[in-house]
Amino acid sequence: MRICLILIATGKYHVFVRDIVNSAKQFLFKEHSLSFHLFTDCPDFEETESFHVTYVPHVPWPASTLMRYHFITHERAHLANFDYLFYCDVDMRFVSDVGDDILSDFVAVRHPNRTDGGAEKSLDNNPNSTAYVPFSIAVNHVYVAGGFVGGKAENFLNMAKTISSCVDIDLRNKVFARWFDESHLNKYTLSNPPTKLLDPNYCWPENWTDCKFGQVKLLALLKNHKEMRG
Ligand code: UD2
Repeated sequence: MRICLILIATGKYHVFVRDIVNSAKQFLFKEHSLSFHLFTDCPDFEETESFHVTYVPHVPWPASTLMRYHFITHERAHLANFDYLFYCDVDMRFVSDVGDDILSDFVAVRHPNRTDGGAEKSLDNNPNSTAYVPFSIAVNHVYVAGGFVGGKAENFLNMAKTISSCVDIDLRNKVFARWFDESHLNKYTLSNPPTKLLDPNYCWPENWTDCKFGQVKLLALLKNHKEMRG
């Protein structure tokens, strides 16, 4: 299989790139051909056959996270050449083997903070946003994390296009969804449920101990949000 891991690192986030790339090379899809596609404003990264770089401007928070599916959609022609696409926050680290068992049409991770319900506290409750989910539906929703998501290339690119269009509508109406891209992703899962729902050990906060969901696969690194977002 040809698989591409998509990363975004603008502004100060370029400091995370080498670590996530090295950890992916060590643990991710060792049986397959793994490539990387980095979106960045930093000139320090050299392109190789398996490491593709697209230069994008750094935009202030929250656009830096919200516009991710626009970046991906722009590179659709290149990304469509892969069998599977995965997006991972750049401030994460693979810590044990991840393989074929997560290859599925549409893959998402249960959010570590929402394993006991309470999705209505995170889903968008603003009817003016395209990410809006009515309370009656929100209470039963399985809330997924924005930080690791993937699937078959065609499905993933369709999702990226749909979410970008929703974000565009919101921006025209001067609305930000509650948790930005993550709210849009969750709204998308209502009509397109993940075919593979991963446990939170695929998005485990670095400073949490005792993961009851099995071996930790992917860590969400601890950082000073305010300082990093500049
Ligand atoms: C959570 C999600 C994230 C996104 C966000 C929306 C996890 C682990 N993370 O992360 O995916 O849904 O909530 O609120 O579930 N970035 C830059 N430059 C910047 C700022 C952000 O490149 O100046 C990129 C970078 O790839 C980063 C990602 O955007 O990893 C998300 O930003 P964050 O990590 O600061 O957001 P966080 O921790 O709230």
